[in-house]
Amino acid sequence: MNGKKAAGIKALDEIREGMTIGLGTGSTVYFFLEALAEKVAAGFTITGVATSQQTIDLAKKWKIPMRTLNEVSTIDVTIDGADEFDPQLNGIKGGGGALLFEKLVAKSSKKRIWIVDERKKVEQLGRFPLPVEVVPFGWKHVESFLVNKGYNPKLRLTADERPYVTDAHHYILDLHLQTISDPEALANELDHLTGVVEHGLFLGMTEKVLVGAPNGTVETF
Ligand code: ABF
Repeated sequence: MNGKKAAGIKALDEIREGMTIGLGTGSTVYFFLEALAEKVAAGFTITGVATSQQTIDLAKKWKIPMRTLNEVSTIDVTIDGADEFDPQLNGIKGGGGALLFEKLVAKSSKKRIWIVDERKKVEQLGRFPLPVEVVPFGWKHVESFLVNKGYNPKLRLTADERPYVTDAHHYILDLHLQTISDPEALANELDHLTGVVEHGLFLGMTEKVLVGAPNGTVETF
């Protein structure tokens, strides 16, 4: 078993009958959804709220009952992936391009749990390029500002070299920073940069991280 699958299955322990569950995005969440679908097929009643079209499609395929974020008043627990997390349980998310909807769902959740494999655990954030979601209008000017700050932005492209477009019809500039010494300061700066819709710094936005190892064991942080 790989670490992602072990963490995905372990996350089922957090789920109770009747819950409204935020369903994240990514290959680790895929394993959680697969295991959740088996429980639903056996009669377990839950309601899912997706964070991406990819997750909506999987939920439809596996017949997991779904509602939109606007249709629910609150979410009991959200199970999502992450690209990096540090000892303070701060993280970088958005490698899968769903950071805006993931952060909206996370902010509406009573409890958030990240499921990852061991490679995501770091001492300091920043080795993974930080996704910054921007409106297409004037994105080159936002890019220039970020270049001048020394943040080394790169426009995310599709396989055929066109700008990657998020489910919310925005572009993503990935910041190749290597290390982020003050995540709070950088998050605050990006939160106030006109043209930036959202960024992948998820600070204080999870209560638990399940880290799966290749031998199938799962460590909890
Ligand atoms: C999603 O999970 C994203 O925020 C993050 O980029 C991704 C990690 O994907 P994977 O589980 O495939 O490594 O929540």
